[in-house]
Amino acid sequence: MPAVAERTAPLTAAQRAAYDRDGFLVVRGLFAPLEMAVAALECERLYGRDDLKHTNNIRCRWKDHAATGECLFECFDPVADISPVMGQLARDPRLVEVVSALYDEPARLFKDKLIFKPPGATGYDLHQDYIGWKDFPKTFVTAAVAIDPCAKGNGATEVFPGCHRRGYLSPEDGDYHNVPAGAVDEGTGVVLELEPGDVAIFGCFVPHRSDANRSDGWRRLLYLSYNADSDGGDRRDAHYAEFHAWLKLKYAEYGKHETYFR
Ligand SMILES: O=C(O)CCC(=O)C(=O)O
Repeated sequence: MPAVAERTAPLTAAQRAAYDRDGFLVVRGLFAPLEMAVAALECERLYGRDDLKHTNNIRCRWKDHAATGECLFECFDPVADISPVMGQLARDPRLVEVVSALYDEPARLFKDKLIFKPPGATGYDLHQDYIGWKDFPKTFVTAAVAIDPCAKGNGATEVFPGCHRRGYLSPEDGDYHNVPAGAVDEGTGVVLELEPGDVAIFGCFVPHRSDANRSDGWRRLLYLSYNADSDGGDRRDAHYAEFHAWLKLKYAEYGKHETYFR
């Protein structure tokens, strides 16, 4: 017996091969149930931040209720700066080592958002996370940490295996685009069914979407995104500066000029 336990690799060769082939990977039980119970309590605290929840605050995202059309608060983006609990999860060595193993080099936190997806909230159309901004990192990878169970009925994320190899499917014009109709065989989607503490990881060229939350409970996912160190180093602050400027412009185009970030 060795005197010192050997450190195990964060991923097996089979997991890495599956990620390269499919463009996504689910790591089961990366976080313990108790850690996710603490995260769930933190979500409740954050959901009560009525001082931040305002339609002019570009930290907040909103979705319609699928049946009534009511406007529902859906997401804080970013969240790590207002929540030490979420900030710690975003920089947790267990998670960062897994993403670094996929890169074969250190991963740097790029973006962090907490999607609450309350009961009734509509989902997301089919899209890729890559956006044609100058220098947007092609190594952008998202690790979605399940705080609640995620299944078809509550609007789990659905990914399309293998399509990442085709790169970006929309014009690289700096605008957000849904994946063009017919570009992906919509029968091949895999719904990411997750238990609290599971983490789904997928790259920015993976087409994905989600349905409405048709359950009576929240579907909370901490969406953490990283870039490889060699792809620009630590870019989180620069990303949010660029993202906020872009969001303000987009809102202004729709006649909304009173936006702020808080
Ligand atoms: O949480 C979801 O339902 C999907 C979120 C998503 O696709 C995204 O934020 O890019």
